[in-house]
Amino acid sequence: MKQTLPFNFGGIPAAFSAYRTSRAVVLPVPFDKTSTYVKGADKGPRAIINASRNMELYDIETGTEVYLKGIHTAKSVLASRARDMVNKTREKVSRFLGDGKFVVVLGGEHSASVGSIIAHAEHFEDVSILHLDAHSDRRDTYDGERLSHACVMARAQELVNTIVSVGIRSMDSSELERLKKDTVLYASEIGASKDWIKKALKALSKNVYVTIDLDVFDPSIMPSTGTPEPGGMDWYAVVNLMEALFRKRNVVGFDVVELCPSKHTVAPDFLAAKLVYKLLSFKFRGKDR
Ligand SMILES: [Mn+2]
Repeated sequence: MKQTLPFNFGGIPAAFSAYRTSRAVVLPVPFDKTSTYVKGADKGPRAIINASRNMELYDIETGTEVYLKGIHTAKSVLASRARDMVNKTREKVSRFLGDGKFVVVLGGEHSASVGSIIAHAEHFEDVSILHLDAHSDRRDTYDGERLSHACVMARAQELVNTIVSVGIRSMDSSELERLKKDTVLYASEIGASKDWIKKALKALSKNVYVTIDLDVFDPSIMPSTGTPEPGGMDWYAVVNLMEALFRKRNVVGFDVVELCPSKHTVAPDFLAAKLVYKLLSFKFRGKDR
């Protein structure tokens, strides 16, 4: 029966996935050219979409079925060079924002976020960024490449005033300088009491763009990333942070990147799909069409 579901995010019938009537647009950016350890992030968007077709569309925490607001899956951004990929992503996202859509980008490696961040920073006033990642990603260049996955947040720093990074547990000493300008919550500071959530949200402006590198999760539940790091966040830590964020700020868009699917387990693909759907459920809870 599942085979008959359309190949879009959520496996949603045409009535709730047509572009014109959809509130949200999911844009796959299957790009993996600069990653340095395990390759395969270009297979991420397809694995997320495939997993999402096997997902329940009722969300227990919000008591909603967000697909009824319409979720359109756009054609993938295809490019063989990082600069082209960033430009094409920026163009598409700008067009969707101009049409009043809420945009979700699926990576691909983390550089897939750059075009989306540029488009959102152009469209909305005073956007700040909440960045979930094991890595600070603030090298100015890496392997001579300014658009490397390792430099994404250094590029983002050139576009917005504030970035809050959460879950960081791996970095180079050269990145310390750039981190100091912003706010950082290291993985070791995330505890059982929810004070860390307040701390994480404090510096964010009203309009927030969220970028989630899936390696922010612990490799025990998210082994399918190019650069896994021990000591990561668990599902509920991320969900609780997001729940608070969507309540207290205007989230203008988000991306979920760096899924590097494994043939041995589909659980991480499903985690990524459910995370995307959960965030959309938070975004549209209590909102009429
Ligand atoms: Mn990372």
